[in-house]
Amino acid sequence: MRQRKGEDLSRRRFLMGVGLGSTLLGGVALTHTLSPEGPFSLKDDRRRLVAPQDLPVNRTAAQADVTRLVTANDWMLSIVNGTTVRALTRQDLAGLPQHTHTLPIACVEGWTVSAVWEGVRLGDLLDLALVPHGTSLRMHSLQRRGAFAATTMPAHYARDPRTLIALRLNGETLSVDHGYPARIIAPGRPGVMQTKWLNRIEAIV
Ligand SMILES: Nc1nc2c(c(=O)[nH]1)N[C@H]1C(S)=C(S)[C@@H](COP(=O)(O)O)O[C@H]1N2
Ligand SMILES: [Mo]
Repeated sequence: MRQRKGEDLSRRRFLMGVGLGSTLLGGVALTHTLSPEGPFSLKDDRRRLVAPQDLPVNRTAAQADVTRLVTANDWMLSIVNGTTVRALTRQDLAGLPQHTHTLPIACVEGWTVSAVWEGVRLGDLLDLALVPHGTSLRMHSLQRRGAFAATTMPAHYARDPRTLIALRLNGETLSVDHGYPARIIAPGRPGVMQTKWLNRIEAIV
């Protein structure tokens, strides 16, 4: 307990130091305070100096080894409900009614940043594949490895009208590092559940 307190204190001092540095360095340092792994990695790599589309990147497409897959022009998003399957191209998705919501990404690594997301309401896609209300979902990413390659979404979130399959972020096409061609953005969920590079939504039946 005692030691914990000490650690907290020195961390706070360190953060204060970083804060002062930010003030001195201005804009460039400001992006550090938004950087994905906190202010402890100032000299890590250049990636942390930029926050594409004004949102930190937790893991880049290159790091997740999905760059080739996400830029392939045969990408489709499949909605799988038992034997009922609907597959939509990005163009198909863009042709459906679009909705815009301001929602945060809250990462356990210590940052929360709000952004304007635009895309298709998840509930609309579930209706297309005749997924009944009250069904939980498994969200699959193009990413093959790692704990976030697939996540489970309880039914309650799936049918929240603000839960989107986002195609756009802060007024631009989603960048590959933020999940292009499409990602999940749902209110009130931890960042780890906001699956990027989505390719399959499966009803858990
Ligand atoms: N496929 C996939 N989705 C993912 C991740 C990931 O590593 N792989 N990281 C998650 C985490 S921990 C966070 S905080 C958010 C960050 O989204 P951003 O990089 O667009 O800010 O994406 C989530 N979605
Ligand atoms: Mo995260």
